[in-house]
Amino acid sequence: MELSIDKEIIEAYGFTADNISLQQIGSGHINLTYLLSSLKDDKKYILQNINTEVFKDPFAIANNIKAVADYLKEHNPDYLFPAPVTTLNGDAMAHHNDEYWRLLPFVADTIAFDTLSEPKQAYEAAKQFGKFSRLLNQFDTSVLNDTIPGFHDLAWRYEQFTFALSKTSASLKASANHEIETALHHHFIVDYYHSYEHSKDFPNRVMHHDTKISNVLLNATTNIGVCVIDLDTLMPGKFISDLGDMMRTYLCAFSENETDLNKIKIRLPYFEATVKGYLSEMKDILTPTEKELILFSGRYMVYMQALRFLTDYLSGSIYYPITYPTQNLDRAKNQFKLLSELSENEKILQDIIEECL
Ligand code: GN1
Ligand code: MG
Repeated sequence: MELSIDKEIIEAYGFTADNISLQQIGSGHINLTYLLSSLKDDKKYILQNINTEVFKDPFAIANNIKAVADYLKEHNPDYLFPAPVTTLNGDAMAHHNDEYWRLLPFVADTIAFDTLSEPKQAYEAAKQFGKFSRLLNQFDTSVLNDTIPGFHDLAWRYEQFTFALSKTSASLKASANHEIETALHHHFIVDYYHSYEHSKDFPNRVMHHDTKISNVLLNATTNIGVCVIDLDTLMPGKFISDLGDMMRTYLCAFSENETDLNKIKIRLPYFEATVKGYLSEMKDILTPTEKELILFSGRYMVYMQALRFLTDYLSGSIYYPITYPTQNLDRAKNQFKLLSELSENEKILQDIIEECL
């Protein structure tokens, strides 16, 4: 077979070009992912290239995953945590020509969806991310590295936005005028977060930080949750990161790439399923302050993603890959529409939360 991967990488894991087949899979923006089928032992694996433009320190990721894997093995040996397979030398990654690759176990009889087609999937996914947080409730987060410094720091994202705004071209600025105004207008979300940030009962937890539906495996037949995957952004954070990103990505039937804003609506049954699934694991663990911030988590994450897309647009689309020039602006518009949907439905959403608590 033709290999687009250096042979040193696959050899590090004891394979050769003749005894494997590779198929590109996955829909993420950041890493390159292959399904590796080994003809040698008839097993399947996931082979993934770490994007070192985004993750400047791949060892930070590997160390975090190892610390969490060791803890889970000790405290919850039956929990399925798909940690990377080590190389023949016992390394967490294969390294060659400035590239870092890792090999992960393929979890049989599971499926990862790119979109949700029933509330049960939201429930099961939210339950899995909630379970992950629950099992790591006592884990000492200070041993973990920030794999991307400031990743979900909204104040920093806002600063990045104002910086991009001050440097951008007049034409990009003019084309995004309305979204820039909307972004500035919502600065109160940053202030609101600040007013809670240092509360004693708003702890740092081990957060997954990328809880979209394609990052959880469900049983292929029953759609019952099996485990969470994609652990690059495993690092300390606030619970709003995980729950908020689920709201951002599960509630609307259309993704952040949808350009028809009339389609950007919140599906109440999916909201209820997400909150119920998450709380089925986290209800007794969340503090009173965290419980107050359940709905805010959605606002926080949707606003942050809108800022990130807008910042990237103003910076010349250097981070999020695009298929047409204004795509990141369209993505920002999409996220601002979702943010306004969250506000418009605030009362009914909060009532649903109260019922679930
Ligand atoms: C990126 O690569 P992917 O799709 O898993 C991004 C997330 C964003 C998401 C938006 C490391 O995730 O934070 O929410 O795009 N990951 C990184 O689609 O920046
Ligand atoms: Mg990811």
